[in-house]
Amino acid sequence: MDPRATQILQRIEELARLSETPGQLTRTYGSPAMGRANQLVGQWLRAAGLTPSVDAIGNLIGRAPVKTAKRKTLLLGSHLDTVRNAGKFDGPLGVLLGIACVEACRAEGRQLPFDLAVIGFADEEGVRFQTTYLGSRVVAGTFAPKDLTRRDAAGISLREAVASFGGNPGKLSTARWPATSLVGYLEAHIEQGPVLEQKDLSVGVVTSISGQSRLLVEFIGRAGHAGTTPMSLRADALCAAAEFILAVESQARKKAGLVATVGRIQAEPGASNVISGTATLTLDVRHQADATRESAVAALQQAAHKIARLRKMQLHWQPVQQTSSVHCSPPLTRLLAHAVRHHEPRSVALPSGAGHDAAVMAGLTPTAMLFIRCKNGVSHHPDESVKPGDVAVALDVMVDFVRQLARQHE
Ligand code: HGY
Ligand code: MN
Ligand code: MN
Repeated sequence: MDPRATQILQRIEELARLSETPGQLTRTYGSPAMGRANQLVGQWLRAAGLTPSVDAIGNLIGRAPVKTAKRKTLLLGSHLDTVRNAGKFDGPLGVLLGIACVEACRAEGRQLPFDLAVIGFADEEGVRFQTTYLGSRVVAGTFAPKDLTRRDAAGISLREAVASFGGNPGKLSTARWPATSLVGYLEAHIEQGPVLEQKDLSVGVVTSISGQSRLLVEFIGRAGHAGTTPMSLRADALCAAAEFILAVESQARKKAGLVATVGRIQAEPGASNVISGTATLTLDVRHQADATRESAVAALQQAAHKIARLRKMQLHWQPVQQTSSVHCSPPLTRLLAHAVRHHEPRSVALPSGAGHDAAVMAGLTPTAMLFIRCKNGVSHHPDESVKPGDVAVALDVMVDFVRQLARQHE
């Protein structure tokens, strides 16, 4: 087995032990586990000859030790945060492949016309504050300061969380990278889907990244005694939510490529002998075409209003975050496909249904994404896994990509 892939997989295991929840991998923004992950990966950045630092939002960055002002940087990386009860590879694999790519380029002794840097974004999943891409939006200069007022389930504001994570909520602009400082961004990531496995390929090139609508939907009924309230007199918020969730599923089934998910629901007061007075749920709607996604959200808003009206309830419909579909840089993507063809029988191009920091970075600098086959396409689940041979192919492709890009900049 390729020793470089072996080291990456050993590091994946070590990193996966840094969790805020015993017995599962959960590492959310600003948690002590994220702090320990930054420390551990910081050691690996240093071993690769990079100088680690943490920026004002908590992104971990490994830069070339000697920074000459005029040299631009090719940024490699992905995110270090995870979903709840996550797999080990979603995010960390891209950071570790970035580090291994820097080590491999250094070992070649080739003088590159640009610096290489590696970033581990602090929050791509948005689990704690329900807004995705906190880290990459600060880097790209698209962070919305109003998001600092968002509160987590414990009522802690993002502003407080940034400060207690050692960041500086008042100085997030200092973490912005000027577009002129970059030649591009390359993210390697597990596919989180079945295509590469079906085609029996180790890697594939990403063409576009699907847009997302994330919302909070609250049905406001009336709490009551489960034993004495006749069915005809109830305003059961949880029943309204249940009806809406099935409407979400049937709406998404109507359109090819449309996906809609209610991932979390909270019923209050949440006692077995009390009719739910309120039910709050998260809604995640995606499609490669923004217009299709937006009309699906509008149709679901109408459905929610109708359910609330017929059940004599109120509805609180709160958009949390909208991100448009994004195309990767065609020139960089062609270069990446060319590198893939040196290591694979053919290079396939595929869209990403999952969101990635690359979607944000594409607004700052030319961006390319490399997908790596993952077993049964499973992700956001402890069964997430990759083959060592595919990790080795991905690394070779990334090094090839750097070589080709260097030739273009010489
Ligand atoms: O939700 C997503 O698509 C990504 O995993 N954050
Ligand atoms: Mn990811
Ligand atoms: Mn993810």
